[in-house]
Amino acid sequence: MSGAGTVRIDVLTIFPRWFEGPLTTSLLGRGIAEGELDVRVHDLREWATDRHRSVDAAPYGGGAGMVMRADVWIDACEAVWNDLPAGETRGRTVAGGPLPSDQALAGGPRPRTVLLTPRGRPFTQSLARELAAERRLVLLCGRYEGIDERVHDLVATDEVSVGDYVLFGGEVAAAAVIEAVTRLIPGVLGNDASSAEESFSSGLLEYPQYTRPAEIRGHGVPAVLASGDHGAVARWRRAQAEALTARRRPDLLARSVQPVMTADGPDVAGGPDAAGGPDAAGGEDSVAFPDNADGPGGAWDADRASAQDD
Ligand code: 6GU
Repeated sequence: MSGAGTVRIDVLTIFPRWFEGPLTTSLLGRGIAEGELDVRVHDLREWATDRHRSVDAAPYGGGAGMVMRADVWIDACEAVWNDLPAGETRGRTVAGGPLPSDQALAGGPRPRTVLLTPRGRPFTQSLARELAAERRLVLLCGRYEGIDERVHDLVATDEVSVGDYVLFGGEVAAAAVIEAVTRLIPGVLGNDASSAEESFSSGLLEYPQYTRPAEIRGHGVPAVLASGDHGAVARWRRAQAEALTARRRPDLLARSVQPVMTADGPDVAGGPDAAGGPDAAGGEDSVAFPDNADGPGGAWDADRASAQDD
């Protein structure tokens, strides 16, 4: 059960300063400053063992580019999982001693440890909801050139991608995950975004919104919005949302269903996420994506099968 002040997110990156902006700005910055959220950014190089503090090496088998070293990632994750200072895991071999997390490698209990990588499970609102239920998250920012496969095998419980395009590294993706997840945690950041969001779980893009002034350079506001007829406004908005979704994201429309009231509020079922489609405009809460839009699903379940939370 998550609540204010109880959610901790650890980020491992070779660019810790990259996070200074996102974590000190806006709602996220305020939530962290006020202690509603515990986000800790760690420099992966703290766990490097040579004097150059290198975290990568040439690939076995040859080829261009460098590969991030599994030993450094393993030491770093063990320290973070167990709340140990860097020095206590740095340079230790996995077989070298009885750290409580040794059994965590290759499938034992550990916090949800998400490796951001373009080959991961597509990040969706549904996965954000899933991660928001965790008390701890560990986010691993890889560099795109490559990571030793043993990090995928031994350390990560999840692999997540934020879209079908390639970034230099996982930092932008991690920031997206942090923002999407934290705004869903009840009581954190002073919002109740999860319930606000649920109420819009129609699977439709948001309807157009207007505010003052009533006219800008000859462009007015749809008359119905000033009619005072709440029923007519609601019907207009629903029709607009459906038309916009049909035009821009027919993949969402295909699986959108009418909200069904349950004891907990609206509940929406949906099919698998489709990738791609043109850019969708829309505000945050009112763009609603169906539950289970991306799972539980086939290939991604297999990767989660050995992972447990502690
Ligand atoms: Cl998570 N990482 C990188 N490097 N590129 C990406 C991505 C992640 N998701 C989409 N593209």
